[in-house]
Amino acid sequence: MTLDQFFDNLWNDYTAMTPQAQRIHDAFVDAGENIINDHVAFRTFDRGPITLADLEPHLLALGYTRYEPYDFAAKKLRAYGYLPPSPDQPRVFLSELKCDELSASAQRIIDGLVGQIDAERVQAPEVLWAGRLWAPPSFEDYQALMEESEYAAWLAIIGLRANHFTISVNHFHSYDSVEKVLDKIESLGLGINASGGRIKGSPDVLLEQGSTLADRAEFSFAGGQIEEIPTCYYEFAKRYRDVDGKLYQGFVAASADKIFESTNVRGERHAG
Ligand code: OOG
Ligand code: NI
Repeated sequence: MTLDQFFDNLWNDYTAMTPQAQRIHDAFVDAGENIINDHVAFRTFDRGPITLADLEPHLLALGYTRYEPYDFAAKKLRAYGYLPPSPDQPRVFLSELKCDELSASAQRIIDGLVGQIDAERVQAPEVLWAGRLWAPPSFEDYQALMEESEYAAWLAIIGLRANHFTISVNHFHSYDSVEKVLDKIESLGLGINASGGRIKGSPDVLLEQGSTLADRAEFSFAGGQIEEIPTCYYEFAKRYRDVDGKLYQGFVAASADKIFESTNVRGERHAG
């Protein structure tokens, strides 16, 4: 599979689940901008056949290289950033939930999900947009996971796919700041993730980021209960050059910590 095919597949899956993404994309194209992706991100459990170490070989086979590790102690997550084979291609952010740090009952729920995965499917790169690889959980199990981890609850429903694409603001001409981009997003009637402030990071840390609040969709839980849940979101990033003139390639843990909350059901995503 070529990198272009990989991203076409990811994009098609992502926009099917995230109507706001196509709208935002088209709005900037209509405004004369050229859309280049800064990065995409995936989430997984560090359990069963889909741990970060199980999924990483697909990225390496596409020519990606490991860059930097990140740790999110409070959210019980660890992650890696990956660099693309050539500079104008998207970076990748891959995180996993440290399941050992959840309660025994939450771990049992997660083991019940990942225990259903056909390990064969994880061998193909298509697993990265396969979505949920297990039967829908009950709403009670979803809520029990939610008590301990928004990420766990989201992943139990949405599964493996790009949870966001990120537009490179560096490649924009008129909308050349994250603030201008976010104003445009609001003019489309879409919400911004304000956790930690509308703009995360600064030129000092060589990366500024902002994101939408995830779209919402109805989902059928086990037993037929239908509830609205957050799906996926869109991000906007502007990178700066360091003192040696080299464009920053990493992520910023303090900012990423807040970007994760773009898919939150609860409170903090509305806080300032
Ligand atoms: C990833 C959040 C972190 C970034 O650019 O810092 C991130 C996620 O929501 O899974 O994408
Ligand atoms: Ni991101």
